Amino acid sequence: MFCFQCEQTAGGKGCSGHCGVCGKTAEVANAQDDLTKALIGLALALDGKRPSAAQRKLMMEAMFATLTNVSFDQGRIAALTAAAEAEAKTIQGAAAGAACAPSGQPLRLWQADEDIRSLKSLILFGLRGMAAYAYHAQVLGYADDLVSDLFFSGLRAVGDLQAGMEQLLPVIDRVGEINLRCMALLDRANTETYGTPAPVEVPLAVEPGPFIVVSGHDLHDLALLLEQTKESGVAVYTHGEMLPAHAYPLLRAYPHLKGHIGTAWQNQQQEFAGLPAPILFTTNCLMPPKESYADRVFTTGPVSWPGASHIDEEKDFTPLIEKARALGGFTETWQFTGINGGKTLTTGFGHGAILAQADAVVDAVKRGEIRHFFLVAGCDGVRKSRSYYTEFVKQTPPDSVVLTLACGKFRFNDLDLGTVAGLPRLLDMGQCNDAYGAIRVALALAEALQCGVNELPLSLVLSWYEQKAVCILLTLLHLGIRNILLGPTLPAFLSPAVAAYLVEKYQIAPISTPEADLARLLG
Ligand code: SF4
Ligand code: SF3
Repeated sequence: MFCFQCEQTAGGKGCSGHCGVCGKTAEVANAQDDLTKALIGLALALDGKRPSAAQRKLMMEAMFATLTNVSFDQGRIAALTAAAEAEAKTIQGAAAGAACAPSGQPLRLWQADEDIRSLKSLILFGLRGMAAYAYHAQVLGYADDLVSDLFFSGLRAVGDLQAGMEQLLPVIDRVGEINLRCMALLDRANTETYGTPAPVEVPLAVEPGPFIVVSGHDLHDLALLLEQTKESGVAVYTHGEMLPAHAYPLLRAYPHLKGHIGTAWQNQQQEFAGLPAPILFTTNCLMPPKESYADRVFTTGPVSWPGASHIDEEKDFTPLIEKARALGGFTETWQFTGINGGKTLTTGFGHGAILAQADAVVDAVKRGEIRHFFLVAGCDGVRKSRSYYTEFVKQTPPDSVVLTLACGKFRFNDLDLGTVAGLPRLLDMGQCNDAYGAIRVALALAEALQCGVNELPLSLVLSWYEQKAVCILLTLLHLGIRNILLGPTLPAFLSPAVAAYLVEKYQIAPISTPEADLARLLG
């Protein structure tokens, strides 16, 4: 196996041998490479022709299944590979797979020249991230052919053995451009289906009685579960990236959506160990379940773990509800606390809520009451140096606003930072896909203050872990946003030359220390 698609890759270089750091076995990693080869084969076989609706759906689900911490089930991955190969064969027997090594051999991409490999990795991993967002929009009935076309044209570029820097750089920019469109689509899907998010304080206390914990990003799964559990006596609590669900009026309307437990994904093995309730994983990030709770893990959609109960496309959650009843929940109220001891979390400051107060915010900036905005956003992970983000937020000056989104926020979202100009200083904008909302707020601020985005008193301090962060980063670069601070480490798949190119063109810099970075950003 060889895999270097996420931030925790072994030795900062690549996972190889029997197992990746995430728990993905060599068999699963190789099956994912075979799936990627089959998808490239399908894209090449289509040769620019329009894919069918079924081929678009297959492409999106299969790409999603190769994301970090989504599918650990070799059988499910092999079934997707067989489906992609069958599609390719029906289109054009011989050409399918011509540019890819046969099954069982390493993906040729990993053996290419290191700069080409780096550029193609940016395309491939960016597309994998975008597939997750496209999937969440699609289950709500929102699709965009320009988004799904890019999976095919992008994979054709990855499979093109002749492609050089001149061919690949525009594709990378295109992934950023189309991912913006994809995040906008998902934003529309979420808000038109469940209403515009509004600020809400979410309790971290679990009431007595049976309950279910829902993790991941898929609001549609949560809504279906809420519908199936209403008046059942089984309560529902969110976990991880599902926290922002509480801000959507039509989801909040369910009184048995009670609260939230847990922090970011990497703490799940401790957080789930003693929980008297089943857990539903709707997307990443799933870690190998510990024995202490393995029989309580349920997966759905592209997420899978061998042996865990999988809820199929019919979305009949009966087994999960029965499990919750059998476990019975806590007998007394159980108080979960955030990393800094907080007992509630506030979320729901999406672009709708923030832009509703745009005039007041712009006035406060003009009066000098708000000096600076920081977007401290992105994924969490196990690396110790990620404590940088907590320290950074703690040290931001009292006349600044901290916008946040995605799961990295659990390191500081229970801190009370007080208010500035009548606004809370810490504004949780939502899930990682709500990076789209942050972009909208930045563009609106720039317009109101009659300057470019790069001239705004705004700094982006980002953390990455998996491939959704890659597609968001490509979107920010496509928009010409400069001076992004990225941590905790730069991606292993950036070759020195490609990293130097990004630094020179966009002034991306690795995080250093909160003190030094703050001094520089405010200076
Ligand atoms: Fe390693 Fe990350 Fe790949 Fe898992 S997803 S095998 S941890 S690089
Ligand atoms: Fe987190 Fe996986 Fe990336 Fe959606 S849940 S931000 S890491």
